[in-house]
Amino acid sequence: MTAGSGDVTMYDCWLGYRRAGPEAVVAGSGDVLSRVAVSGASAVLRTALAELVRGLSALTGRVPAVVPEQTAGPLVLIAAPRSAAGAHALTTMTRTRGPADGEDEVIVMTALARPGQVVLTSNTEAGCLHAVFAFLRRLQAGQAPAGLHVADGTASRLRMVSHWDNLDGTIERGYAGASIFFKDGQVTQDLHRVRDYARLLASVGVNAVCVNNVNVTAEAARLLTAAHLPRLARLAGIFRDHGIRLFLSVSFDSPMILSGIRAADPLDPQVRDWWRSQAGQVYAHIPDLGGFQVKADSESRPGPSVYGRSQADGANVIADALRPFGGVVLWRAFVYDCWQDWRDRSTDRARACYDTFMPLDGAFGENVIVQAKLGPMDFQVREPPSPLLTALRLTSAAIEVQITQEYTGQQKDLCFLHPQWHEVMNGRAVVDGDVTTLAHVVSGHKTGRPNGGVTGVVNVGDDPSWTGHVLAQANLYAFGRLAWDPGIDPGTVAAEWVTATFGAAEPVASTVTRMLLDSWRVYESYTAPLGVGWMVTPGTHYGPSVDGYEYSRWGTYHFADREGIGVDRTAATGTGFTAQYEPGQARMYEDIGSCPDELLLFFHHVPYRHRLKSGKTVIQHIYDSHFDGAEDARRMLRDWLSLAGHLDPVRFEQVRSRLELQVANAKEWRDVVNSYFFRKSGIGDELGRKIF
Ligand code: GCW
Repeated sequence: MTAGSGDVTMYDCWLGYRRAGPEAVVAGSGDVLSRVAVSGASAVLRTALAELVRGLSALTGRVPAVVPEQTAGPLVLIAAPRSAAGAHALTTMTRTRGPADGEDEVIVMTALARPGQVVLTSNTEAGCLHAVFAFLRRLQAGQAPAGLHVADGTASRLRMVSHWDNLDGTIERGYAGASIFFKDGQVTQDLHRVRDYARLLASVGVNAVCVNNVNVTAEAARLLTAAHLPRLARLAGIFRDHGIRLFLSVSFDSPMILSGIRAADPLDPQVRDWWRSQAGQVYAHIPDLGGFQVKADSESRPGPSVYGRSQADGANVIADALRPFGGVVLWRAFVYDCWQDWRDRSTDRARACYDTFMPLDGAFGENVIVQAKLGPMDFQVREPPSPLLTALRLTSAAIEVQITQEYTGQQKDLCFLHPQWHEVMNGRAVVDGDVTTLAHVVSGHKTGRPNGGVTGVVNVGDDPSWTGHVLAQANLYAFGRLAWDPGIDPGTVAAEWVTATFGAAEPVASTVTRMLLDSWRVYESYTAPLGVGWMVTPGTHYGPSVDGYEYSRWGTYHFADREGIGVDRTAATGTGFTAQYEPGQARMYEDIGSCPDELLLFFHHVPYRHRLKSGKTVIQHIYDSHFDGAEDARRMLRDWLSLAGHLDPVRFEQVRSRLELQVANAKEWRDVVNSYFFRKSGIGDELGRKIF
């Protein structure tokens, strides 16, 4: 990168390989880190070897020698999946830890299979690269290579980041500069940056990337044609070298946009033939394309409903075209009426996804993955889990999270999202009477449809720090770690990221880790209260506007009046949304006594004096959380300022200026929300603080 060492530091993210662990570990590791070898010759293995050399050189201060794989004596060996050493290490590992249940990729790091040597291997080639990154991560955290004996598997077959990048270089809901893929209507030629990005993604196990916006313009529909395919193929090649498959977003109207066909009816043979032949052209350029992502019948995008066809009809015509090439269709379940009349209290946007898709369970082709957002509404700071994700049995599913902080502070405010994702993914699900987690159901291994996984709308642009806010890099890191292992603890991940990014030295390590782990709760506390969501400025979605969406067509209401606030989604008296959950969860949300405080206003309309489980009234909670949140934002800024002199100036300054924006934003939210509810309810603050 350009201009000064600070920019390099921002640009490197968590892969700067600054020495962090006790030097003694690396120094005491004998010669094992001074020689490396690889068995196997593919491009991904070459990437793995290059990374190993790069990482060891930086961490030990010595460039390791690359030696032939049969060399006796200490060395680190990357062993291809079917090589003798790889197979031996995998079997040894399976013997000690037992057969892995429902794992798609297993990485193995062991010093036991070949005494004196470390073997890094996997059941897949990409896994060998992932094993190298995992090994370097452990070294950096201070773990000694001798005695290393780790097998780590993932059940998520798909671990994808999605870009909402447009061909003109803008990014929908992007807060970190322009697209790294597109400029002036063309696919970029700056492959250097793409290569560095592929490396970042591979380092956390991401294995798929969709490069263009799901809102596909007529211009972007042309990505499927020879006008763009040769350049897209070059991007695909770079990602391929890093074990990552390229995906494209396509318009449901593509047959109309790109040919003379007058309608895109999925049951029309002409349309079916068009998709087949177009898929053939695409795969001629990119033989391992992952497939297509489709946003149809959603927010005015074209879709099968225009022709009276179902979502399954729409998905299947495209899936059929991709099947011969091994491609999949990611069919987004974000289908709802965005032209609602706010006067209509009977329609509930939260119901739409389940109501549309659940009756079609079993109707989707094998290579369709129904992709539903984490919550039933739209990436709010707090939502209950999407009931569709735990209910589908005969359909592969993916859970979609938003890494880009559209509703969570737009990379101006700090909001580390892993705790939110973790909570939802580890939420309760029941399959055939067995209690399990949402993540396990989504992986499909419980239901025999193991095509699914985790996708995230990514937060990256061409900003020198990639994410606009250095600490927002942690969200990209955490996304990869969580997609690999939905159970991994956010505290572990935050500490890993901080160590890799800033080093393990105090006071930086514990201060930054704490800031990350507090930040979601803090952001929630000064924005919309108790799960009600949405009180954001219309359009931009940054900053407060309590009634901004209240009298609009988007189905996003809080129903505050002088008596109370919240949306009655109960089966007894409300919209019936609670009944979409399995009985245990349905009862919990339905009963005001057991509904968790933080989701109370999502499920219930209550008087302002309703007492929460915390003992506070709703109105007092609103006041307290907003005063506390604004104060917590100031405290985070003070904590950061206390690190002056312990950090490089470029990163220090960038985060400082962002935290100052956050302090101002939190204050604005506090005063707007508190004043609104004071004026609505006429109830004063018990502590008599200043409300306007
Ligand atoms: O939250 C909304 C965003 C839109 C986005 C949409 C979606 C790509 O405001 O910008 O469109 O979600 O997920 O399709």
